[in-house]
Amino acid sequence: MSPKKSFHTSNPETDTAIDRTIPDFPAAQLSDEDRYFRAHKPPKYLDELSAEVSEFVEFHLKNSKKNIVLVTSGGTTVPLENNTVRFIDNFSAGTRGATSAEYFLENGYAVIFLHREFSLLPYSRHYSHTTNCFLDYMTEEDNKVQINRDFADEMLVVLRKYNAAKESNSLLLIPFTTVNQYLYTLKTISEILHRVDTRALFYLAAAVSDFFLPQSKMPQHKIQSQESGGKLIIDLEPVPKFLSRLVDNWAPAAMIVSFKLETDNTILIKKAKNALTRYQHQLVIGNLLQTRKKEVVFVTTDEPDQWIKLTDEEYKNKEEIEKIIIPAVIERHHKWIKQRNENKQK
Ligand code: 9Z3
Repeated sequence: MSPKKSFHTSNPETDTAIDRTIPDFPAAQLSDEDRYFRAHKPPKYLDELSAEVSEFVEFHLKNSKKNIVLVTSGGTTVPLENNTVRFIDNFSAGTRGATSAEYFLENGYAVIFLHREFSLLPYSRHYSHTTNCFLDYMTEEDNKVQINRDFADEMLVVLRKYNAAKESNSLLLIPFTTVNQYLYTLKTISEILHRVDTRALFYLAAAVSDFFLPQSKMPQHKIQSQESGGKLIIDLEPVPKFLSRLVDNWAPAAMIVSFKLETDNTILIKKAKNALTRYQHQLVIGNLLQTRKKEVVFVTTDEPDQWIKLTDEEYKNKEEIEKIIIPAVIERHHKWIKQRNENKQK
């Protein structure tokens, strides 16, 4: 038995119980992000989606021991009506995300690909959304459909990689369309990836809208032009800065990489640094709309800015800059895992 304690915790301290000089304790403030999730309904399919992601993550935790990356890709929409006829869209074909996902898979990662539905997908991107129709990749020989010889060799390479990803259950495709679906899905997946601890990596390449129309202000039906005197004035709210929640609460042990897109090269680095200071995450990859396929810049708090560039020759030969970006990100993720594990042991 332990010695009798000389203090009790169940009795209030009477000398301060009626002390009116103690300042008021401010009521807990809801952050913009919490307010957002309280005021907006989750998509109906979220539980189903969550079960699918959990199953994928458990599979890899048990069987493959692969690191898991969440790649976000494509643009979000902002619906203007509940029964949506009109919406505001965000630029992005999903090239960065889909191409990056392929290089992550090649480098041994399991990939959750959170993408704008019908934007580019890993592997199929080589044959969809091109100026060719998919039928152009085929020919007819002896009353049978065959792959056009001009494309067959390249297609075999892509097919093998695609099958390898499928057979090892390493690629999970999860769609979104609206910014609300994106935010709820990101939160749900992040909370599941919490289980993966430091081996989870976030690679946020989706072009997420900065402004949205709250559900409370959204008309149910198609906006009528006669009712507003022919003009349409839209009053949008800022999308909450969910990155801070991701870093602090949803998946605090994961490494987080975000992209910063600008069109004015004089502000790119400054804006990337602002994002790092604001969210305290690990890496911002800056890119300009005009040159995004040729050059990007890695911005961190502890190293000089590092430009990754394709030469004109490489660019002409259709080399993909993601082939250089992904190994450089992975190298940083490995360091992150090592450092965090060493810190845990201290
Ligand atoms: C990017 O910067 C991507 O690299 C691109 C890729 C969208 C330019 P594509 O799909 O284009 O290959 O055609 N993504 C992040 C864009 C974004 O919205 N970033 C936010 C910001 O800049 C932070 S989450 O404020």
